[in-house]
Amino acid sequence: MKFLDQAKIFVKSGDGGAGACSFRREKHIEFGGPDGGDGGRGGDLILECVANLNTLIDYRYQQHFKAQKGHHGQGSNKTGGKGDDMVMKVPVGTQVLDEDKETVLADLIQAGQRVVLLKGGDGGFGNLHFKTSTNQAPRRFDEGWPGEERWVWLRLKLIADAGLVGLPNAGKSTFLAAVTRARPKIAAYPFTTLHPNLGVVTLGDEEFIAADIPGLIEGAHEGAGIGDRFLGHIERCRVLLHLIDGTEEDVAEAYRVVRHELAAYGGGLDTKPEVVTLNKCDSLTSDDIEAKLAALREACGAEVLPLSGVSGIGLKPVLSRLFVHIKEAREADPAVLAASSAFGAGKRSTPHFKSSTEEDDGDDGRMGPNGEWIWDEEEDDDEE
Ligand SMILES: Nc1nc2c(ncn2[C@@H]2O[C@H](COP(=O)(O)OP(=O)(O)OP(=O)(O)O)[C@@H](O)[C@H]2O)c(=O)[nH]1
Ligand SMILES: [Mg+2]
Repeated sequence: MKFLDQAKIFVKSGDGGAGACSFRREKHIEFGGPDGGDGGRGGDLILECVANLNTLIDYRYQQHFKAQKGHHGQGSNKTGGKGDDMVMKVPVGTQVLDEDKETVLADLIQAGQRVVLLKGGDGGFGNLHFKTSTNQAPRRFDEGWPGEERWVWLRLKLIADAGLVGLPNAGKSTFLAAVTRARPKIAAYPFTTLHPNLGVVTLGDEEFIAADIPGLIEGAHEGAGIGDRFLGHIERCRVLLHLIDGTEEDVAEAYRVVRHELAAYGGGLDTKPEVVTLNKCDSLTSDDIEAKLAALREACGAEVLPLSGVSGIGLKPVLSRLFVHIKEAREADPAVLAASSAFGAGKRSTPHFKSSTEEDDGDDGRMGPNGEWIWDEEEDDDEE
């Protein structure tokens, strides 16, 4: 499915139906009087949030959406039927913006949520309505009221709990593929990922959603690379996972570049809780790992976790760390949407932890490809 996160569309609710002008005519009944019914209401234009979509691509091919007109009134005092509503299905996280692209008209964040964007016009009165003691045979009838119409922007801001950030090639997509059933494209060149990918991480009984976005480079906020256009998709995340390619010469600089872009984007991204990891530890020697972890620790002022998306080292500690922040945020503000419930059951599945020769069995990783140290904690009693 192609990914599209914004679309400009024309929406219109249905016009009301016209009232009727009619007189009762029956054998032996003279002066039967007016009996024109009212027109029906036009259909509403409704947006409905559904769980199993994550793109606005449908709105690329069709851009005009109109609800049906109300039916006209008829003789014998028959009121016209209501026009059919137009129901537009949009993914969770869709915002409706005015033509200026700033005013938010509606924000759909929960599956099943429905918003009446435009109301249908009322039907006009039939001539029966205008009958009075002094005007027993009115010929007046009203046209229906017109529906509303406007151009609006639909903008999708995906809803995820954890957002993956890093330079291109840092291994973000590899990580997503390792901890979820998502299958993003992975390759050894920058900008492999051109649009965000979501996956559901299952951790015991709990689950959360992770979002992988295209890599950031220096100057992204000015449009360099793919730019910061996709950062909007992690605006609603509760925690960011910052992956740093351990094979880079200067890991601290890599960290700073991405932080700078997050700050330049704004939207509160630089104040979100962050988990910093040194990725690709499988291709580093233990001395390298030590040195680079230390350099990163100094740059970010917090603990840095070693990780390898390819061999599965350190996945669980990282996930647990992410989940601590997610849980905290959920508890601190229960009104904040639980993203996984918003996402629905669409992509729910069992997790899939890759591991290399030895099992990274839940506690803390231990080995490297050549048997060197990676991640050891107190209760390591059987190896080395
Ligand atoms: N050795 C090693 N290589 C890795 C690891 N994770 C990713 N790679 C490799 O790094 C390259 C880039 O990986 P991706 O997952 O596509 O990186 P990305 O961050 O998603 O890159 P963009 O989408 O371009 O921003 C691929 O060749 C991966 O095989 C790892 O843990 N260890
Ligand atoms: Mg990628």
